[in-house]
Formats: sequence, structure tokens, C-alpha cells
Amino acid sequence: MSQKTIQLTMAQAVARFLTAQKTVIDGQTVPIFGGVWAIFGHGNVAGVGEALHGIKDTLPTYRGQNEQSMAHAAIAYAKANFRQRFMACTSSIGPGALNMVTAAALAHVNRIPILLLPGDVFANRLPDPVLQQVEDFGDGTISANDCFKPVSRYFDRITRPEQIMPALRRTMQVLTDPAECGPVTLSLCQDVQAEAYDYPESFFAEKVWVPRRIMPDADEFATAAAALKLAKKPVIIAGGGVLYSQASESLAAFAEEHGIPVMETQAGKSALPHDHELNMGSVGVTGTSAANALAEEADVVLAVGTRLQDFTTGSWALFKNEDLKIIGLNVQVFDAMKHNALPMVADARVGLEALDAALMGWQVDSSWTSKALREKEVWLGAAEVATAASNVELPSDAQVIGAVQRGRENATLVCAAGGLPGELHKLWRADAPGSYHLEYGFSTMGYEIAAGLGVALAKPDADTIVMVGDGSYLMMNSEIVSAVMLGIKLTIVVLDNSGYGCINRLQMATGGANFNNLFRDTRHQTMPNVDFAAHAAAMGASAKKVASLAELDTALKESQSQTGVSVFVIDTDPLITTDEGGHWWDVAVPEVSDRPQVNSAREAYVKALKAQRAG
Ligand SMILES: Cc1ncc(C[n+]2csc(CCOP(=O)(O)OP(=O)(O)O)c2C)c(N)n1
Ligand SMILES: [Mg+2]
Repeated sequence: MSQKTIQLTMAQAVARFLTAQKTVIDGQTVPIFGGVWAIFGHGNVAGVGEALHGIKDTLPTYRGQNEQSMAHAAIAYAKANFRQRFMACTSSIGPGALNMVTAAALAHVNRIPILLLPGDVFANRLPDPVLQQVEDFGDGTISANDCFKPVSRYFDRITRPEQIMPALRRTMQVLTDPAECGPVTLSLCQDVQAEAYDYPESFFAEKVWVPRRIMPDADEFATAAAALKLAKKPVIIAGGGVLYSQASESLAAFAEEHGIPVMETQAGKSALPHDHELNMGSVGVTGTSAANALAEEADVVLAVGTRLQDFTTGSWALFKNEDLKIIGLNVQVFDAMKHNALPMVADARVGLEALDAALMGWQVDSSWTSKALREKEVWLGAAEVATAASNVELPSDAQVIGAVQRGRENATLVCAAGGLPGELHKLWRADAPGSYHLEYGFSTMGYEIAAGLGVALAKPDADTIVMVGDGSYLMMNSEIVSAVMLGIKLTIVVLDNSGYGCINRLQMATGGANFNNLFRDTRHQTMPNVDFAAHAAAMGASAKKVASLAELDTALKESQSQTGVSVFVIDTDPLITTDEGGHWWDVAVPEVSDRPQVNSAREAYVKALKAQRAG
């Protein structure tokens, strides 16, 4: 067979192929790749670098400041696009590549599509060991990039130029598959990037990807519907899958029609607006008192698009009903069948609409729904108190959340680690789907600022606000430079409590001495007193330290229409969190210790373990 061919390097073939992949958003056909993040080194500058330059007007290349954080930006971009569009990241070999491994794991845990293109050693091995090559004494096929294997959904090493064709086809399958999706790593050997091959032109034909909506299996569906019909005290847990499936309207309709209260995971928060009367808010370890009271009693939990991680299930001690049945409505069978759940493998929207039709006319006993409404009222009162402003010298995180929320009413909130995620999960009032962007699957310190940049790239019209602790800021902040370079509008609020506040509290709760978390409890000659505003200003942000909640509120209002990156720094109390709501979390306490505080924490721990449901 004679195919029309075009001679390209392998890297040029990658670039050309990526530009040909499209998707449809709001009726418009758009490129499925929103751009490529790149930091070049000898492992990618000549091959991939030359190829990206050739397509820079159709597929923009952005220069990151750190390979991990540029990948964070790419991940946030995909999450903010509900996984319909994504980005690629290319690095050199060795340290540049390995800097992306943590980000790969983050995407893997959170099921977010991202294409990683690290350079690799020479396939021909002639210059070995090349600069930055890891040498394995016993296995000639190992390189540093093997570290990506456990944290990639699909990994391939390209050692011949023609291998890139099946590899790219498989790449697109994985990135666009709602059940499988996650990080794809194509490890591109340096010499092969530059090698030419006669590729068939048909390989580069435009392809439009339409998200697959998986229909439920008839038996699984019938079993799930029957279980729901028998339910006296059902609840719905909405996970990230509800957002990715854009099933918010179907979820609201389903809940309203049948009177079932809804609670949200960190990834699922904003599935329903905060003021929807059946939205009980957050569930689990960082749950509202309303959601957790209902979850404790629930006889049927319809778990939609959730991985049921320990924060959601209170380490499996939250659900106390002996006859509990879980229905796992999920695109991924791995999640659908967790803890012996009745699986209903399907897209969230399709599944909810099918269940709605099957349950037509059925409503849960009104006493259950009215209990939910009462519990919600109680919770709203507690939340109001926690977020109210006051004149305290050091405000709590909750009070800062209140000020941010008052200062910017329709913001898209970005956060990942520290004490803030728990407080935000309970207290942030999210209005529109996707307006709450938390990375709490991997809870990676240093995700926040880079993610803010990714969200702002994905949603240029949104008012993106990053809330970040001093610890996370110090760990990773340099994508501020990229945001300034790109003229991105981004607001960053730094909450400075002089250390790792949440881990210090966890340490105390497990009987530990205050040790090595807050700066004051560390080994030091000089107590650090970081000027975060000066630091951010040095990177080109407009930055200010505010002295009070009122000043923060005003500063946020005043900067609403300002372009560029604005950073506001506020000192906070490291010890205060919102007492109301919440649930036990399994953190193993030492069985023996010289510290009496540890021994009594252990006693409480052993008691708490009794509530845990195994298997
Ligand atoms: C990369 C990474 N390292 C360590 C941790 C464990 N960890 C979780 S929160 C935290 C402290 C965060 O400090 P900060 O950002 O100041 O927030 P705070 O706890 O003070 O609210 C640590 C060390 C983590 N989540 N991610
Ligand atoms: Mg801190």
C-alpha cells in the first residue's frame, strides 16, 4: 500500500499530532491541548524545542520556572476545564524530568489528564553516560524516567521514531477516557527526538474527541434503583466526577425530586450551589455538622463520582447504620466497587438521569428531608459565627475566609494543603460549578500558586483567588514570575501563621510535643520573619501586607478590577480552627511512649478505632 508520507523528526511528529487533536466546547471546535509548558535542557532543547518553535503560533509554549510547578499549572488547567482540555509539559532528562514525578502522582491520584514529555537518555547509548544519566549497574534499560511508571496511567519510552505513532494514539485514548484518564508519560530518548522518519500524512489528520458518556449496565442499574427505593434515610455524596460529567443540573433535579440530601467531597464541592436547600455542604473529617449527622444515620449512600478517600468516609468510621448500603455510581469500576458497594458503572449525569426516571414518583419520607433542612440551619449559624470579622490581633483562617468571601463575591477559589483546605471545605460558599478548586487528593504543598495560574489560563474571565499558607508559599512560589510574564490576573492571599500550623495541631492531637512545625518550635539561631510581600513584589507582583481583616476586605475590593498579580499577606493564629462539624481521622498514635500525653492519646485512639468499618 502506498501512503502519502511526510518526513519529520519524531519530535516534529509529536508537535504536529498534538495540534491536530480537537474537541468541542460550547459548540465550538477548539484545540484539545491548550498549550505546552517547557523547561529546556540538553535532553529536549534541540529535538522537542525545535519542534515546538515550529508550531508556536498554533500551540503556545509557556516557560515555567520549575518543572513540578509548571506541571501543577497544567493539571489545574485540565481540572478547571472539567478534563475536556489539557496541556503537555516537556522537560530535559534527569533532574528536570524527576521534578515532574510529584506532579505526575498528583494527577494520578486526582485522575487528571496531563501529557508529560520528559527527555531521556540516548537510545543508541553511544555517549553513555550522558550528563544527568542515572546508571543502573544491573539493568541497561533503566533510566531516571522509570520513576514515572507507578504514577503514570500510561508510560512509554520511545526508542525508535515510528514507535511514536501507536504511542500517541494510546496517549489520546487515555487522556480522553473518563474512567482511565490521568498522566501519560512519553519518555523521549534524546537522539530519537531528532531522528527523521517518513510518517504517513493521514496520521496528522484532524481528530475531534467527544467525551464518552458511559451507559449503565441493565442489572447494575436495576439493583441500584431497587436499593434506593427501599431507602428510608438516603444521602448522596457528590464527588469530583459530578463536576467532570457536568452533572450539576441532573444532581439538583434528582435530589429535589426525591428529597435526598446531598453532601460534597473536596473534589465535588460546588457541584450544587451552597445555598441549594438540599446541599448539606462538606462531608467527613472536614464535614459540616449537618452532613455528618445525616451520614451517620444513612441507610443508603449514593456515592457519585467519588474515590471515597479517608477524609470523605471519616476513615470509614462515619457511617454508623448497621444496614448501610453504598451504591457506587462511577465511571471507574475500581471506585464503583469500593467497600463492597453495589456498583453502577456509568457516567454521573447519565446515571443520575436514569435513576431519576426509574424512581419517578418515589420520595423519601418527609421527616428525613426536614431533618436535613433543620440540621443545615444549625450549621449555617455556626458557620456565620466562625467567619465573622472581629478585632482580634491574629484572626483565624475561618475569619480570613469570611473576609475573602466578602471582598470578592464571585471568586474561583484555589487551594491544596495546610489548615486551609479543611476550613474552606466547611466554610467556603461556592456558587457555580468549578468555582471551588481544591487539590485534596494528593494535597500537595506548592500546588496553589501554580494552580492559580493554570485556572486563570483556563478561565480568563474568572476572578481567580489563591489562598495559601506561609509553608506552602515558601515551598513553591516562583510561578508568580510566569503569571506576571503572561499578564495573568491573579489574586493570592498568604496566611502567615509562622509555620506548619495544621501539622502542629495534629501533633498536639496525637500527644506529641510542639516540635519542628511552627518556626518557634524549631532548631534555630534566628527566628525567621519572612517578608512575603517584599518577596512577591520582587517577582513583579503588586503586594501588600494587611494589618487586619477589615484592611484585607478593603484591599480585595479595591483590587477587584486591577490587572496582573496581586498578593495580600495577613498574619493569622496557628492554633484556632472551626470546632463545629468535623469527624475523627485515623492517624496512628504510638503504642508505647515515655510521654503521658502520647499514652492518653493512644487510649483515645484505640477507642476510636472501634467505630471503624473494616472491608
Ligand atoms: C509537599 C508536601 N510536603 C509535606 C506535606 C505535609 N503537610 C501538610 S500541610 C503541611 C503544613 C502546611 O503549612 P502552611 O502552608 O503554612 O499551612 P498551615 O498548616 O500553617 O495552615 C505539611 C508539612 C504536604 N502536604 N505536601
Ligand atoms: Mg502556616
